[in-house]
Amino acid sequence: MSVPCQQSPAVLAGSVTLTVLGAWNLYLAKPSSYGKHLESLATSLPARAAWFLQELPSFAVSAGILAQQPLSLFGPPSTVLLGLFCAHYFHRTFIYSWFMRGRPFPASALFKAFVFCTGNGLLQSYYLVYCAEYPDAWYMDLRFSLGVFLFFLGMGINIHSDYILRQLRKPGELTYKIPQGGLFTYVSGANFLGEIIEWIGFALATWSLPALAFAFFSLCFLGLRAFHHHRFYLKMFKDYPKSRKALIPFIF
Ligand code: NDX
Repeated sequence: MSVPCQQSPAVLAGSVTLTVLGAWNLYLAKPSSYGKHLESLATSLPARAAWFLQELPSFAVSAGILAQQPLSLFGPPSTVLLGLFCAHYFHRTFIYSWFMRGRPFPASALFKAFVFCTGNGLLQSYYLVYCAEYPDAWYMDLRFSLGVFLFFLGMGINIHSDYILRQLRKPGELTYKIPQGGLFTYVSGANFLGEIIEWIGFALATWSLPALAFAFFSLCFLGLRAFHHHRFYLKMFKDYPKSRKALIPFIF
């Protein structure tokens, strides 16, 4: 008897791995060592090159699988959903990386991030194209519409917030300043909040275990990072806005 693709060992193993990595990250309770929380500069690469290299596999894998699908603007839902994933990583790989003004990125974190992005890109793309089955009416389903809405809302918040961060520095500058405007008025991790909303939307629109696992990982990884960024700002800036929270406006 053949195992349905949705429950294939590879899909389950990938989803469980993402969930365990997210939980492990929370258990360690330490921010990953890059950017504000860099511990050592042993071997590092310029930030632009590092972000380009680490995010590229997620784009390359999803774009490669997408290119093998029949070409049509409104094809099956799985192709359209994979197109959203691919669009996110197109931006992160080619636009975000090109314009960013970050500190050098440690080679060891780059290697792990490269492996992570390859695995996650493969898992999401393989599942959507070879396993997911959507009814013809999926485009009319509330999960699809709400999920796609959240995906674009989150993406907008994420891109706008990363833009605000970038504008805090002149080219070549590496100092930290207090971000102002947009959702930074309410939270220290506005870019992370946007990204988390984006992947929750993606999980809803795809209604899939791998996307849910990635949303969970993003919530753990970026939520913890937002918490540590917030602590960093409170320590560094005596005039840091008192009403600003770490990740969720007015709450946390
Ligand atoms: N990349 C996701 N863990 C990560 C790379 C590192 O896309 O083994 C997760 C991703 C990976 C991580 C990835 C997965 C877990 C890894 C980790 C390395 C080790 C770790 C593999 C793949 C690991 C265990 C043990 C659990 C297995 O100088 P600078 O760099 O700080 O400058 C910053 C600047 N900036 C400011 N400038 C002036 N003044 C200020 N006050 C500033 N504050 C910040 O802005 C940067 O140039 C820029 C953004 O900085 P920051 O810190 O706000 O965001 P950052 O964390 O760099 O993320 C950048 C974007 C952001 O939009 C975020 O939402 C998205 O990428 N992202 C990031 C991480 C993961 C992820 C999305 C996701 O899970 N969806």
